[in-house]
Amino acid sequence: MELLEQISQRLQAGKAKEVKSLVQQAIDAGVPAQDILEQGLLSGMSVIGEKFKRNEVFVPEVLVAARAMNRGAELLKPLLMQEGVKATGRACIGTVQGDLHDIGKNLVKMMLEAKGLEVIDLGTDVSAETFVKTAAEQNCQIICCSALLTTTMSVMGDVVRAAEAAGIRNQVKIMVGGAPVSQAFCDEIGADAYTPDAASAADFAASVCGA
Ligand code: B1M
Repeated sequence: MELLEQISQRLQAGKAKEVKSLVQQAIDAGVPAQDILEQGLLSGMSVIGEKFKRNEVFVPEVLVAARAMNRGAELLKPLLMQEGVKATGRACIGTVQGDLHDIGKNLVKMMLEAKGLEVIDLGTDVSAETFVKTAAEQNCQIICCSALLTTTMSVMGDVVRAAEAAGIRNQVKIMVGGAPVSQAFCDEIGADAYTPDAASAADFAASVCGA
């Protein structure tokens, strides 16, 4: 079986140690880090996501797959960073209040760092006030909000309003993303950018910080 397919399969089985070892084998074989990420790790995670939706797997299986995903992604981080272009700037990132999904947020963080940005990771379940307070106190050029639940994405609108109320809206860009988020939603809440994946999120953040 091809290495990337094996990574995807073992991730679906939640075998973190095997995933880590296969990712290392793929790196040693010269497979580009981006391909290992997309065709191995993310491909496996997307199969798990579909099965979760159909109630074919449940929270424990999803959690072990997520752990395997993180173990593999850790190995890729330095490689993605080597391939990145140096830029200067500071961002804060978090998953919005009420939402504990952090795999996508962690990937976005990794890609931002790969572009040379300093990233303050606020974790999950982050309130609008915390995003804005951090951006103001730490002089962030961009606030990055991730949401995976339709019930939590409205917090992104709260972030925009909190930034306006704090008087920092013209100093900071607000980028939103995550599976239920769209360009239409971004426009509706008055955020600056919607990006569909970690790579385009990093491109946008780097362009803001380089400007
Ligand atoms: Co949950 N969950 N989950 N879950 N989970 C979803 C999101 C769901 C779609 C599954 C389903 O189909 N039913 C569904 C949401 C339905 C909805 O709102 N419409 C769902 C649900 C319902 C729930 C619970 C309510 C389940 C329950 O308890 N009954 C519960 C909620 C807990 C909470 O947050 N309060 C829950 C719990 C969990 C786990 C804890 C088991 C686990 C999270 C583990 C973790 O994150 N540490 C989990 C997982 C893993 C998923 C699925 C299967 C996978 C999500 C994921 O990590 N994908 C997900 C199903 C799915 O998405 N198909 C599902 C891989 C990740 C790389 O993709 O995060 O989309 P994603 O990130 C992408 C892009 O979206 C983008 O970049 C990334 C890739 O390049 N991106 C950004 C993300 N953030 C960005 C920010 C940006 C830009 C781009 O700029 C700032």
